[in-house]
Amino acid sequence: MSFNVDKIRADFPILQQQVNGKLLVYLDNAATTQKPKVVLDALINYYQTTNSNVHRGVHTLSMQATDAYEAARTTCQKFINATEAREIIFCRGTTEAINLVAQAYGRNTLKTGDEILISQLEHHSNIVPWQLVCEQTGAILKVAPINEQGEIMMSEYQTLLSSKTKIVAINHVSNSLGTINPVKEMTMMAHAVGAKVLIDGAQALAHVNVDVQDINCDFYAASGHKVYAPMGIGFLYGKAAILEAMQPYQAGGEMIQTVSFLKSTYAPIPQKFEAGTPNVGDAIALGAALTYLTKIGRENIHHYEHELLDYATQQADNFPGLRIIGTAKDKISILAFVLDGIHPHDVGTILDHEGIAVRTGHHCTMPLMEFFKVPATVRASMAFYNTKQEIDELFCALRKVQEMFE
Ligand code: C6P
Repeated sequence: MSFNVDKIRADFPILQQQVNGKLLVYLDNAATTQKPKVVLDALINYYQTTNSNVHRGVHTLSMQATDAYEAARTTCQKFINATEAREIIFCRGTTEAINLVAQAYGRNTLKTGDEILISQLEHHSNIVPWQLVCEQTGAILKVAPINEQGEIMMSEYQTLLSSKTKIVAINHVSNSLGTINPVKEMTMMAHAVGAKVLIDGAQALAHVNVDVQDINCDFYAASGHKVYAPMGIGFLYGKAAILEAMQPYQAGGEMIQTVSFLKSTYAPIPQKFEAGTPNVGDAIALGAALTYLTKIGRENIHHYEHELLDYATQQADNFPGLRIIGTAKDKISILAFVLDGIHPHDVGTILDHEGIAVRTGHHCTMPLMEFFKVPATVRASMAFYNTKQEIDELFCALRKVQEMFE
């Protein structure tokens, strides 16, 4: 299928609206993506025709809801090429998925002096859960450094790996810079010292091909709202044997096999990790979003987004007073930058008056901002519904910002 951006834009009702009197230019896709009509329809259709609790009733709606929920799990499995659907645990998103692994795996296996290795690129969601588990177990947090381009220094990473390293937790793609990390190679290196590997895939799933069997990671965390699905749904992938050996994360209904006051036993995976009534409607909508992406063609999306990134980077390179933050060789369509003498929040506010939505701030990566010695950046994060014309509008508005501060 050839790529027709006008046709794609028509799938996203929110993009047709004006903001501050201008047609919306939405360049905050790393924070959350907009939702195509097929996803909104899947959600409405679920609540209009199927809504019911799952895995419980023998009545028709309950069985239909269960089938649709489990079909969504299979769609997620196929999208990341997991071996089995039971390796997909539905949860609220990346943050919850990482906390699940930190507590249900880390807390139960780590001992004093064991090491957890992360990188300087990590989002707070892939830092703080590990700090918490270090406090609980006496494990030590180590951090792999990055270079000025915003790439993990592989020789330093190798040096930090040792028999003490029990968990490596790295993002697939940096949310603040767009850097794509060599997660397959990093996983192989971590496995060579016997560590388990968690990949934070929050920013990757929408932009790069994810094949968990090829990466060979032990866990992979993702958020639905970053792949054109609703907020409040995401998943943790885990290798079946590891998930089976893990203690539950939360306890309650759905995750048990038998309950008595003396002792309860747990359901098999994935239910063991899905205590309580799950977010059925949003899981089904996530399935619809991934099916939509597959139909458009992930290669088409990647190719087009790369064109947008190259186009934006070229303009940024020629823009006086602009410094790009994050110039890795391998990047997704994120352009983060600072303008000389103008605070990113002022830039963001003025862009908003022009109908342009970008994110400004530390992007939940304070240690990374410290590395680049900036308090904040402006981040334009592009999706496959953005256009070169919108990028022109961004740079035109940035010129206006500079004029206002002259
Ligand atoms: N980053 C951003 O604007 P949740 O909030 O659970 O869906 O995802 C957390 C998360 C974890 N890892 C990475 C690499 C992320 O980018 C995010 C979310 C958003 O960059 C909101 S801070």
